[in-house]
Amino acid sequence: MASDDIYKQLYENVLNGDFEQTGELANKALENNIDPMDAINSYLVPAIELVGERFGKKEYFLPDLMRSANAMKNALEVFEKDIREKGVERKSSGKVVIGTVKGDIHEIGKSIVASLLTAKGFTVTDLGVDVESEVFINKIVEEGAEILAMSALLPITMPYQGKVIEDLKARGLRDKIKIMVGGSPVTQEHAERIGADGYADDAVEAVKLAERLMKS
Ligand code: B12
Repeated sequence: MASDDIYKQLYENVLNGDFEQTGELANKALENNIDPMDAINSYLVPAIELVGERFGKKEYFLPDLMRSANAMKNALEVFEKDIREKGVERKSSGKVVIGTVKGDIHEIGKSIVASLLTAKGFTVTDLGVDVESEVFINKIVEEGAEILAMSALLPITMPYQGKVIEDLKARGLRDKIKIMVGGSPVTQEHAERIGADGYADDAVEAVKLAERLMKS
């Protein structure tokens, strides 16, 4: 299969929620020397965003959303493994604890950020989704983490990022860690309002931000 056909098929599988073949297709893409970051950013992400739009317009329903998310995840698992392996490196660029906040189970964007940070040499502990403040804080202490990265995809879960920061303050730990926040509804203003150290719009920018935060 030619590279263009693979790209097209990946896009359509995510859009149509055909999740059975996407892992295999992602492996084919790698065999064809397709750049996994390009496949993610130029095909998988636009497809899942269109799915979100259709869901917003009630053209798609929750089962469609779930099938598409699974299609995306199956391809991502293959690509992310490749990204992490190629990034196997040198000494750690810094220790990061990452997770999606309590009440929120969106994991795709958070996982892309985690993989790219790993590929760029950060040591990343990914706590997954629906993460309680106490779990973030205990892990930060246990790992001696330098950066906390919190994702939120829902306007109703965004304030929880602020709660974690308040809890860190209450434990006297706020000054010991840099905090970055993200997720599609998150903005620079929100980051400032809750007292985070930075916000980034996508995974590539998130890595640049983490590098800046390590220097500051
Ligand atoms: C896939 C999806 C799901 C899947 C998630 C599966 C999974 N395993 O992750 C499922 C089906 C479970 C789901 C459930 C729900 N969803 Co949903 N979902 C989406 C969808 C279509 C895509 C999200 C996604 O993965 N995007 C692709 C990734 C790559 O983008 P991203 O997450 O934004 O991440 C990038 C950046 O934001 C950034 N980033 C992300 N995290 C971080 C962290 C840091 C620190 C930094 C620096 C950067 C960063 O980098 C990432 C990579 O570039 C969005 C639509 C959308 N456009 O966002 C709706 C959407 C977010 N969902 C929505 C809704 C309503 C729901 C539900 C409430 C539906 C329901 N009725 O049950 C539930 C909520 C469940 C819960 N409690 O969390 C709404 C939210 C709207 C709102 N105002 O509340 C959206 C916007 C759809 C819509 N148009 O209505 N969903």
